[in-house]
Amino acid sequence: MSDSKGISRRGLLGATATGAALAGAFGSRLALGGAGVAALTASAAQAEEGSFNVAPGMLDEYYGFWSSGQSGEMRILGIPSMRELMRVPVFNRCSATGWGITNESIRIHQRSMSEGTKKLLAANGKKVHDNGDLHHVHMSFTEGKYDGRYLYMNDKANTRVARVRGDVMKCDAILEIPNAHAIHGLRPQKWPRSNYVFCNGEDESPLVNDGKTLKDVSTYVNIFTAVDADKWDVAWQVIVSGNLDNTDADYEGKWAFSTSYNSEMGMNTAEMTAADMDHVVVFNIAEIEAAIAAGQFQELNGAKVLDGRKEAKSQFTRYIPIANNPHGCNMAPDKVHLCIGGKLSPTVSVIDVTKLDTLFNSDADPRSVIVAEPELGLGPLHNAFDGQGNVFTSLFLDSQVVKWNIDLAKRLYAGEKVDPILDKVDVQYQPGHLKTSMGETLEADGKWLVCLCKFSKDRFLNVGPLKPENDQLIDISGDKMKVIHDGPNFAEPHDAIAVHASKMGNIKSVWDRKDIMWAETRAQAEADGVNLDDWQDMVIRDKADPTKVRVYISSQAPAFALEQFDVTEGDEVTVIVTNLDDIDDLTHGFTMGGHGVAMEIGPQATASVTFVAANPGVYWYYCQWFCHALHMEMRGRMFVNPKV
Ligand code: CUK
Ligand code: CUA
Ligand code: CA
Repeated sequence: MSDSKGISRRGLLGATATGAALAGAFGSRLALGGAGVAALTASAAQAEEGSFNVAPGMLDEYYGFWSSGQSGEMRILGIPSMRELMRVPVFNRCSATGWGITNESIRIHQRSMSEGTKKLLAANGKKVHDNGDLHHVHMSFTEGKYDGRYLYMNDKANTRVARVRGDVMKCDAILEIPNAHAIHGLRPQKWPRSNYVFCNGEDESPLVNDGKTLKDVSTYVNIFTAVDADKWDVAWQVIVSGNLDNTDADYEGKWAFSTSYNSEMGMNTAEMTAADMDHVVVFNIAEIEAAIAAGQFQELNGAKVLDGRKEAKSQFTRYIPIANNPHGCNMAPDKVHLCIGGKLSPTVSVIDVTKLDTLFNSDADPRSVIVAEPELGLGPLHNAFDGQGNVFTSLFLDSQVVKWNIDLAKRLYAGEKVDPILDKVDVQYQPGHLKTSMGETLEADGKWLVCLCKFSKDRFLNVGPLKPENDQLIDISGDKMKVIHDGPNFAEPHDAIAVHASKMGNIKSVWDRKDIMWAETRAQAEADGVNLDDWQDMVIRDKADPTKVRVYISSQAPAFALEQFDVTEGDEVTVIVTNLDDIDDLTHGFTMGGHGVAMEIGPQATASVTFVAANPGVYWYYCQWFCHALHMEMRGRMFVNPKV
């Protein structure tokens, strides 16, 4: 790549924080010749190069936000380079950042839990779970477009949902959802904004799961939950017939939809696949909100619950029969067509959401809203869109992606002799989700498709019996799809979204000293007479409980304000570190040797960690985040004096 192209790309992205940062690093080269080529965009440069290759120092055009399945974290990749940029711990523990170890993260877990959940957790004798199974990451919307505020995600393993702040890329709220079991599908409302995050309970369980009915399956239900996206608490829940798999919402704010593969309420594979037809549940948001406002709910574990089961004959839900065990649920950016992956059926069912009112206002056949059902190949799972009327569907069993056209599929369904399939391409191997650039928004741009394959088999060097997954990048800008990159990835990227970098202009590089993340630490510091914003080196013994010691330490490269402090054997020690460096990418760390604790302290951040100084002796603490030529010297001693 020539210098001039590179400079122009940086110029385009210069509006974003990362772009500005990079422009700074290459400032002298920019100054040498930036002006004349400013009109060439990153994507134009990309097309000229004809590849995914993003040269050293160049920035990607899209942020990819990835789930990580049983790893429990969110990941950020660049698209099209597929370079991994960051890992954001959410439901997992992180040795590097201290996530799950520091006071800040644990307080966040507790603060965001509903009352009912707190009691539930106390009853289990547990504060937080140590694992998570994060399948779906989605961004907050304003009027059908990404707004960069938040990312929302699920934990199937422990029935939780979490939120990551778009400005600092840290989790700020986790909610354990009561009554439901195994939150799987998750999607934010698209219109008028993401007031709700819709969450599917996948596992059938007794409505009140208190051990009174264990094997009486007739007491089992599944629950659909709307989480209030601002308060991060349950807004309402609806009991449904059958279980719930994937979900999506429309572009008018009227509906939410969920697939169900177990309408049979079976307890094993044979029973779950027994019926020819399962269904999609349609939730009528206005009817549900009206009933909640009118107080027509029962309260269970602190949540407002409505009955939307078939036999309740409510106006909350309708059930549209779909062939055997459907899976993916994807709303097209044309605002009209909802695409349902058939999984065991080789078809995708297309529902016209403008016809849904008739299902609530009349006795119309629920299947009358289906306007196409093309046969596409074996194992259709998920659908993605290019914004030009075409759909890309993953075929799990065929190990292919199929590109097809909605209009042609509708004409075929109406009896015309046309073939809706435009192209098929082999992927390696067994694709699950697939995502187009901006494809789940009104700004779908049809440039890139990322296909998240479940197996890589022989595509990479053998690393033992456990192999990476393979995320493949496909160029969809032309008529024919082109697989152009293999991206190995650790367990297990279920889902991803591709967000244009221009949507992420509010990502910070340095923390705000007043950030709410450490508001409680700040209040404690004030009570202790410590100014967290100043250079501080204070050791304070709690007046009420003298076995508690708080150690306030400022840090500025390459030194901690305190190079030593004394505690007594058995003390509960809380170390509060404030990073007073105000410089891009100048992160410090704090690791206390021999005590199992470490944490990240970003520029201008405060973080704290609590541990028991159980054994007398000298313990060195050190900065574990490389920060300076004298980073190794950034350390000090804790003296644990024997108890007398
Ligand atoms: S599910 Cu993973 S391939 Cu959890 Cu989104 Cu379909
Ligand atoms: Cu501070 Cu390394
Ligand atoms: Ca079934």
